[in-house]
Amino acid sequence: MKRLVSGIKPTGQLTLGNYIGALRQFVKLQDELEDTEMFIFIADLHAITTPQDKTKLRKNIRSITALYIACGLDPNRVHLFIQSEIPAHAMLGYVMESTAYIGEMERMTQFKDKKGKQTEGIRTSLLTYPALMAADILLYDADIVPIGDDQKQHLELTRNLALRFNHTYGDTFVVPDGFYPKAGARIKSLQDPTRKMDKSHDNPKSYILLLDDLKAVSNKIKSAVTDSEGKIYYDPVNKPGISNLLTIYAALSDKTIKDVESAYKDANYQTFKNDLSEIVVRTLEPIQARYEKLIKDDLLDRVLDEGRAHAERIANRKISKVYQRLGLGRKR
Ligand code: ATP
Ligand code: LTN
Repeated sequence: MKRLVSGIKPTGQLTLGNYIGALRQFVKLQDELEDTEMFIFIADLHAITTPQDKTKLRKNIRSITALYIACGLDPNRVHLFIQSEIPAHAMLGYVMESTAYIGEMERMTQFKDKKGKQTEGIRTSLLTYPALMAADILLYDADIVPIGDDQKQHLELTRNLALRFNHTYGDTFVVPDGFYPKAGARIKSLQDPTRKMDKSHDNPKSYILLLDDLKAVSNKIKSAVTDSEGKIYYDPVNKPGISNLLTIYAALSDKTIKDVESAYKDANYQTFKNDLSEIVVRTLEPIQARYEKLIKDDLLDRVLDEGRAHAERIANRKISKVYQRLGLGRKR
């Protein structure tokens, strides 16, 4: 049986970018890949690469668990768990740090970006983060890793680390493939469509949160930055705003960008934005309704306990094998 692994950091509330780039893909793959075992986790160890408020972090962990299920993940089909509850992640993370070179880490664009935004107290783990991500994936012999575009470089590194380790110590890890959404692998900010839509942005109008008030959602779409040409077509270089909205429309309605373009070729921006906000609201409404029930339910803890128990068995077997391969401890 094949395996799929992916995770989301609990660094804030989830955005429409996270939904289109990650969550929606997880749900689709759950339904399409019947012969694939799925491991989806909350990457809380990754969250502490930057400072976090501990009360908010706990809240976000629970909130993401509820959102996973509210968005359609079936806990009977998917193993949902929290990364820090399985020590083997950190253990293999260290082994991956001892496989990767500093130069490789320093070349990661996400590291360079995030480092650039901070002036002091840049944590060592911000640099070594991709080694832990490699561990998350390799621990479960994942064949497929659904992620947004921004994680492509980290996945390439994971593949290189797996190959390097296998070459030095003998076949140990499966070399994984990334899986990227056809439309929407990089949803942009509504206010600055040259930048990624990020939950850590300062201007709330630039992102849509899955749990945003639905009126606010409509207003955010209606005030999204566009251009003065007045024509709807896809051109990410000259019309990044409209192109971003076309991408969101296509992703949420399971249409191609071409189809959406031709449906709106004679329409004005206002009509297009009105229709798009209806689609976004229709997507979020049932998710929010399910979320409100789930967040109060102790089902979440049961799901996370089961997920941990299953994932832990696999992870522990793998880390023992890795330690043996490396000659750590005593021979067993
Ligand atoms: P941060 O802003 O704290 O770095 P993030 O949203 O980039 O957070 P995660 O929450 O870990 O990071 O992302 C979870 C998944 O969502 C990843 O697979 C990522 O590629 C995807 N993702 C995040 N933002 C977008 C976006 N704007 N468009 C498409 N996919 C996205
Ligand atoms: N690095 C990812 C989150 C993440 C992840 C993973 C995704 C951590 N471990 C393993 C896929 C597989 C991010 O920042 N979006």
